[in-house]
Amino acid sequence: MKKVAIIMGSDSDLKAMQGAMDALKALEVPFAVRILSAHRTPEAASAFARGARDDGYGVIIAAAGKAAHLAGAMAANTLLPVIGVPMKSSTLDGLDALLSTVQMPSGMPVATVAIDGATNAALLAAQILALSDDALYQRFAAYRAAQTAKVVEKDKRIAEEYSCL
Ligand code: RP5
Repeated sequence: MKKVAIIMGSDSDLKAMQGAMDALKALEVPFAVRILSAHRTPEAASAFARGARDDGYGVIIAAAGKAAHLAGAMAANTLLPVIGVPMKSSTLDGLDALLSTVQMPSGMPVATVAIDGATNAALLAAQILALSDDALYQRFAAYRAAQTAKVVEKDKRIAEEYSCL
């Protein structure tokens, strides 16, 4: 099956991206994790994006903070879908990274999730891959059903514990 690439601008992004790795593991989606920077290692970053499809990737998740150009730089060098994750790594609480990631020019899309939205990035990547993978679609459906069941259970417990009727 196609792999997901999780690219980060720095190892300081690793902790915030743990949720993406956890979600992909839960869904049994293979993934690689790399540190590549649009600014510090621009040639390696663009080479990765150019070769990603031939290397078996189906989606690229790109996480970066501050002047976050990584997702856009990936998108500029591949036809694969790119999901951007703005990192809350600066004194501006990630608003800088959010705007840098989401405000792509027309014709060059990056699907941007919330600041530090690593889990949703992984789920979106899985949904994209599930379009052509029925087994993954079924695993994703089970993941959603389990999530729903957890909320129903919490509702029951909280209603019992806190309601005063
Ligand atoms: C970005 O700058 C990285 O994605 C990271 O979020 C931020 C800070 O990087 P470090 O200075 O911690 O390496 O490029």
